[in-house]
Amino acid sequence: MKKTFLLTFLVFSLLFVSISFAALTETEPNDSIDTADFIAVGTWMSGKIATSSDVDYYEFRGTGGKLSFRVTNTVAFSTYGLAIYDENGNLLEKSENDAMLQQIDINTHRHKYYYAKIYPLNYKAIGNSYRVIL
Ligand SMILES: [Ca+2]
Repeated sequence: MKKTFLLTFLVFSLLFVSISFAALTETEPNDSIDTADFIAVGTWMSGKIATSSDVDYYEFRGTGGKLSFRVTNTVAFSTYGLAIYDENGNLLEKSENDAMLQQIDINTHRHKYYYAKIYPLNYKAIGNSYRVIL
């Protein structure tokens, strides 16, 4: 009886751990503001630039405070550009450093929507995955 309980507990613990660490992944098509993937504050998602013309948009909601949007590579030397737009499609800021991590800090308005665009900066970025963190 005790063993069964312990085994059940272990199985549920493992299930919980695997669910907690399950990555949220982008869903194509997401090549425009209208088809952007929603990302919640405090989460990360993974995506992939499939071709040289592929771009990925993420949508997030302003909190009234400062938010940091980051994109990081998963493969050495692949670099991604990051651009942030407001809900009218106006470019607010972009980051194109030759670095594994790009970060833009945005002072957000509460209830307004913002969009982050990820695009490849070099050939290493094409066909490889990246992660975005908000
Ligand atoms: Ca895309």
